[in-house]
Amino acid sequence: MNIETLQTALQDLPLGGLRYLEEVGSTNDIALKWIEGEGRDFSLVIANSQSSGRGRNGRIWQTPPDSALALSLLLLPKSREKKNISLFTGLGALALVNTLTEKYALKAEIKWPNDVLVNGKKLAGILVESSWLGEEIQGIVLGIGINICKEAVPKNVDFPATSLEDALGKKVDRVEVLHGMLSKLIELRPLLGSGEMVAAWDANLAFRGKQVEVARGDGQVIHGKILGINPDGSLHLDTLASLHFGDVHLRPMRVSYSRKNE
Ligand code: BT5
Repeated sequence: MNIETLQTALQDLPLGGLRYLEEVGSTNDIALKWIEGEGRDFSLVIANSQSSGRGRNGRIWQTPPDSALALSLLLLPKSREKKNISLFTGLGALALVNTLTEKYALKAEIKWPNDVLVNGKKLAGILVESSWLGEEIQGIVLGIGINICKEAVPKNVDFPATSLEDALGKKVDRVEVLHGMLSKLIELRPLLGSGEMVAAWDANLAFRGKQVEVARGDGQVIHGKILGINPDGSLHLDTLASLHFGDVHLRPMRVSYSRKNE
């Protein structure tokens, strides 16, 4: 992957701009700075490797060289999108799930709120961050990490991980996956916040009907059965609470995972 390959492969897509980095701390940082520097809507930052890729709540996202997709899309929300910012995570996950089904006949599921699972293992993670000027949102960064080759799969993680190569039993071209995913995002973006989008997210939800343990950021643990996704993108459990983005992890009960990064 290099800037020329990317420019050629993505030339049919309406990108606002394109930056490729051989190695970077985090592509989300570059995209957040780009918002301040007046980056245009649907600009893409992509790196061959990240030295300090991040997940939610200070967790680490590993992106070794030559084996994964690490990208951040800069989105300048239109006024109707501003009230649905929290749904961009689901939109990103859905775009990947649809790409995997349509291009690779691969069934994937969304582990609420931000993971894409294949065969019950984590293939990809999404991190949405935003830049504010006072009360006004300036822009959103949709960060997506996808394990393409088996070398991308980390060993010491708190949830089983996989790659597209592992799932398909053959090598896959990173740029082809990228193109599919960006095209899907363009197609799905007008549906942000619609009943159609939430229904599609809901239809691909992992652990539906299962008893789960949700650990909130404040340390409180909630148990409940997953009923689905609410219209605002929060998780509908058969408890009194609905859980909103940002502060929870979700684990099926009666399965123990080590929690190294928590
Ligand atoms: C996420 O966080 O899954 C969001 C990951 C977002 C990564 C993208 S890459 C491009 C952009 N730039 C960035 O700096 N970030 C975004 P979370 O749900 O908190 O999951 C993090 C956990 O996933 C870690 O604690 C590990 O256990 C596990 N993990 C780390 N790297 C992984 C990998 N490559 N594959 C599978 N699991 C991984």
